[in-house]
Amino acid sequence: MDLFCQKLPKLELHAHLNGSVSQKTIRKLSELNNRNFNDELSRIDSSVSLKECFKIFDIVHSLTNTTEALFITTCDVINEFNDDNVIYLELRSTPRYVEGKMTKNEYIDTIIKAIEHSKKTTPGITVKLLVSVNRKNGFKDAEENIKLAIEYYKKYPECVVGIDLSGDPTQGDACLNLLKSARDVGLKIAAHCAEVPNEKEVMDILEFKPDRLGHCTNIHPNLSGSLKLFNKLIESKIPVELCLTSNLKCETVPSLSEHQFLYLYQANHPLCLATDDKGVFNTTLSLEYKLAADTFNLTKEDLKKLVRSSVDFAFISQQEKENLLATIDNKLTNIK
Ligand code: 6MZ
Repeated sequence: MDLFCQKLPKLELHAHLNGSVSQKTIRKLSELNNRNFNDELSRIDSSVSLKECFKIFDIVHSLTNTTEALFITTCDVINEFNDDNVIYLELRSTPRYVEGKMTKNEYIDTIIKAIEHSKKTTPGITVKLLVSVNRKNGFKDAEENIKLAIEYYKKYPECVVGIDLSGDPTQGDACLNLLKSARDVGLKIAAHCAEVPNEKEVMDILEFKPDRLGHCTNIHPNLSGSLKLFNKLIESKIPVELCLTSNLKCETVPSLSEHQFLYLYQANHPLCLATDDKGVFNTTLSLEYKLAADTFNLTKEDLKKLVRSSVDFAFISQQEKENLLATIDNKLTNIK
């Protein structure tokens, strides 16, 4: 099954750029800066709990705070997904202003430049960008990022395709009015939802109807008080991006066998597997498929179906979906 999952042509729809940075890239950045990041690396290794994981992002951010480091990072992340047989990747990232080093515009420009570069170096993977809003950073920052997302969507519609609402779920709010302005111009919306219990906010998000939802950890029929939310989610048919290792390591699910994958899969709800932060959680998309297969007794045919159905949730045109599906079907004929 390991080899099968590795060979499977896959779609990654939930990957945060700075959470996806591998230890190899961190070592490369440390040499570039003539600094030793061994302490940072050991903290990343030992990361547990949702709170601890958000501290790790601050560490990674301190290493990717120039356009040069960000370019290297983005290229490396794309290469690594490509090596894992990911053929379609939606990267999401929060535009960052670093005094004296980088403006938010330069931040997005650099990622787009790296995506363009990857078209030459790794033509087998298609990469799109979602501009993230970090809910912890407040209204003004969210407003700025959404304005930028709209500006870049108009300039590079084939690359910048959506908005991601993310950040520490225990802080800030979901900024739904701002997200609406982005949706009105045609950007797709992926929103983190129910990573921690928050019935009112989850209901508001479900009523807003984003194009995709991330996690939905605290929505399943056996959780006290969440049956109403579960029914609402099922009725909405909004695809859910599920990140098994991330939820387990952040301790937002008690065990893999109790993961919401089970309830959503049994209800035939649209879902896809994703890594979330492959660097921070030391995982790959192949491993996530293997974990799902082992935990929920999925066959190779089930995994193929999962990949094929994910195509429909990608933030691309109908024509691009058809092309992607044809590529997948072609590759699937060669793997056993
Ligand atoms: C919520 C998360 C996340 O944007 O700097 N992020 N937000 N829940 C999660 N579950 C573990 N994992 C990552 O990548 C890092 C940022 O992505 C969001 C956080 O805002 C984090 O700071 P970028 O590329």
